[in-house]
Amino acid sequence: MMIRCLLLCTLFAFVAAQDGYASQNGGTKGGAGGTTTTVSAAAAFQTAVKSDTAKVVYLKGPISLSSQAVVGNNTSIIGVGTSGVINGGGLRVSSKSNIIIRNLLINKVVGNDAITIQKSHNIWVDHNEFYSDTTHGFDYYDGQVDITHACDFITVSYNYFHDHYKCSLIGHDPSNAAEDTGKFHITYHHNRWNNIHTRTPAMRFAHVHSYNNLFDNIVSQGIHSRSQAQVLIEGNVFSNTTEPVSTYGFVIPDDSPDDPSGDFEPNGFANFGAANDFGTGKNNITATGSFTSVPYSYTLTPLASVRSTVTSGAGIGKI
Ligand SMILES: *[C@@H]1O[C@H](CO)[C@@H](O)[C@H](O)[C@H]1NC(C)=O
Ligand SMILES: *[C@@H]1O[C@H](CO)[C@@H](O)[C@H](O)[C@H]1NC(C)=O
Ligand SMILES: *[C@@H]1O[C@H](CO)[C@@H](O)[C@H](O)[C@H]1NC(C)=O
Ligand SMILES: CC(=O)N[C@H]1CO[C@H](CO)[C@@H](O)[C@@H]1O
Repeated sequence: MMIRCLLLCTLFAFVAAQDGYASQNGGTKGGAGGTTTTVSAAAAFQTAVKSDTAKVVYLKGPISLSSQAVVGNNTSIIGVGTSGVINGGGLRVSSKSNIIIRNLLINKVVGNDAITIQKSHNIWVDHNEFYSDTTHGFDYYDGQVDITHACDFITVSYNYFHDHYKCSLIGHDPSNAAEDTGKFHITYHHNRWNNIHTRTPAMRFAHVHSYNNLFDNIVSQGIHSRSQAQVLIEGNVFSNTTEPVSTYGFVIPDDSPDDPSGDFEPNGFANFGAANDFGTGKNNITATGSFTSVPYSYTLTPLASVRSTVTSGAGIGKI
């Protein structure tokens, strides 16, 4: 029985990758077909995830890291049950491809992102939990999943992001158009956000498809499309969220601008597909864009079921 479940679950872990933008450009198989190891200690984890050869690394933690673990190509990192806990440190994916990160809980990464992804493509970040706290101000921790420098073909699904200031940034700088224009095709679906101040996500130059996500208590600003980014927003539920969507380029003082009173950068664009529930929030849409469809198929959860589906399905210990 155990062995059978293990086989089926392992199979599922590989097969289930094929949705959203991570399913494009050849797909995202992670370490499928490579070696399999289970690690329980920090040093062993850092060594196990590093090489570029195909591998599945199961984390039976908790572990504590003092710096980001560097992840190689063709890698699946999968937490075992609810034990895939990484305290501090986080993960770094730089100039890599074909990576799956599932069922981990990464918390309180001081001075860095929980996951940094740059110059990389075909990445699937699924069923993880991220939290820190909002008692240290907005630059004590950095982002939860930050995606910069011309990344592409990424899906962020069924994650639970909570208790954090600046959740996720796509595109590090408005002056980086030469590298980033036409990149950052990213899908966010069935993620849960709660008690976040900004950036769910904030994006520059991107094409982001955000569907069936649940946003509770987003204090200052939720989805922020700036520097010509395009976002397609559909079937999402927001509650107690001040500004669910903005395309106005102004970087608010609560979002770590260079100037403490805020920075101006070019506006972004937004399109609304299937109906969203914005609750009492007020959007600030300055321009409708041209991003109205995606190249993959997907099934929308009915709006009335989004809260229950996401609450029960997102986060660690659910796969
Ligand atoms: C790892 O993947 C990156 C991005 O696809 C590629 O540029 C690099 O050559 C790969 N490295 C190896 C050793 O295969
Ligand atoms: C709504 O969000 C604010 C923070 O913006 C929080 O202080 C308040 O408790 C929330 N209200 C409810 C009903 O959750
Ligand atoms: C919304 O965007 C406009 C620019 O079109 C700006 O003048 C205004 O201050 C914005 N409102 C808020 C509440 O940020
Ligand atoms: C060593 C190895 O397994 N490399 C593979 C990594 O994944 C890419 C894309 O799927 C393959 O082309 C490589 O052969």
